[in-house]
Amino acid sequence: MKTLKTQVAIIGGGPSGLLLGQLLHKYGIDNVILERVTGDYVLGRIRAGILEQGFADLVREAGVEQRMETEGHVHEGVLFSVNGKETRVDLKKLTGGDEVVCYGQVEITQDLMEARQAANLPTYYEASNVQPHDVKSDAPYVTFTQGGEEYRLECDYIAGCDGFHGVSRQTIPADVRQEFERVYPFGWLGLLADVPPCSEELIYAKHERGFALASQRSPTRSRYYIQVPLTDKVEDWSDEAFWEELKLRLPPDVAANMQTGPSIEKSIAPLRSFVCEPMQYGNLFLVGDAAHIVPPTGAKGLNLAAGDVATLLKVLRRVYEQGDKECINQYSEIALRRVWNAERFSWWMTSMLHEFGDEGNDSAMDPQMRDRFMTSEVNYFLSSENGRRVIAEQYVGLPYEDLA
Ligand code: FAS
Ligand code: PHB
Repeated sequence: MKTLKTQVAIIGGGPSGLLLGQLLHKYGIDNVILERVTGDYVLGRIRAGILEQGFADLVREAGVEQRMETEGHVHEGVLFSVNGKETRVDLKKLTGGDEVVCYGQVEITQDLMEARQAANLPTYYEASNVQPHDVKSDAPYVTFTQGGEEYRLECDYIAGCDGFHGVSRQTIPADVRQEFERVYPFGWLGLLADVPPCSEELIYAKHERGFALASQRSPTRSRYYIQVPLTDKVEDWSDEAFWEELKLRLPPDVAANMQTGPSIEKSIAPLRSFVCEPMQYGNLFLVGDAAHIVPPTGAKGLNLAAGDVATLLKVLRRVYEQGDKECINQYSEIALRRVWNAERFSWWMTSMLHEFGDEGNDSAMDPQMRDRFMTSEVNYFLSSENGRRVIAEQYVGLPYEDLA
């Protein structure tokens, strides 16, 4: 077995692991990333598209902002359509200047990968049998196999950035972990196509036929979603059927001018709310999807991962720059405050904008009565400036919290 040493072992080379690795490197904290698959496989996952103000600032702090600044699109507002009636939420005006950046997760992951490679930082792709050990001791380590070689990576801390199906969360004993989960009775069928977006800004559409979202990746590439039953399979949906259904759910004037074309990616994602408490166990920290999952209705998944990275970076900088090891015990409490706020916002947006049919959120309530409550709720929040401010503040992302 080959022994390696570092200060922070990062399990997972997705956006969480890469962003954390780049920021730690900037502040002189050594780190190694262990990633189960190849870099190309990581880049093949089509996921998020909206970066909160805080995430964009972290990317700038990491010194990886060049392409985001030139190819990303700042959005000052977001549109909501309720059965075809549009309302604009002016993010910039209602938050005193905050905006969001429309820039795909694939792009930001690629930028971080290239920066890591350029800095020649150690990254082990196709690492298998990755296993944290002695995380409660002062000498934790991670074992793994790569290229037929067995490794022992000795470190001070382990960042579990290995997503929902990773090994890190399972390292916290079941009698210590408390998991909360809500699985929604529908999924999102997403389609990526090289056609110009149908709208300058994103459109979240509530419609009696089901939810739809018009998003984008660039002036020539669009990303669309429609709510589908969990029983649907992607092969049930031809491109033509997708476009036809999408048009029925978006505002008529938007649908009438929409450009359609062949899909370059089409997939169905299930929706769930999930949180693991605590997000830390000894010298192991859970980051991003390893600790929490949100329904993408609030554009929070990737952004929550960035929030965790921001907090863990503060903790590790204080440990190494000031020798304050006690501060690691602040991580979980601070991270979870932001997580639960984003979980609630994402659940609220999902509950307001989707059709639940007989699977209403609250089984004690007649589903039609529930639907009338939710339609009234979304119309109220959109009809008042205070209500739109409540949406805007959370959509752009609340400020990151400092350590005590
Ligand atoms: P990731 O899952 O991205 O990365 C974890 C990495 O760890 C992976 O590369 C994996 O290969 C690796 N790994 C796993 N187990 C390992 C092990 N044992 N050893 C080593 N490596 C291991 N968020 C939004 O904001 N908006 C969206 O529209 C949106 N859409 C989504 C659609 C889908 C289908 C999914 C699954 C998620 C979506 N998300 C969305 C959320 C998504 O963007 C995540 O929040 C984001 O990828 C989180 O990044 P990570 O925490 O790095 O986790
Ligand atoms: C996307 O562009 O993929 C996207 C944007 C906003 C969301 C969800 C997904 O809320």
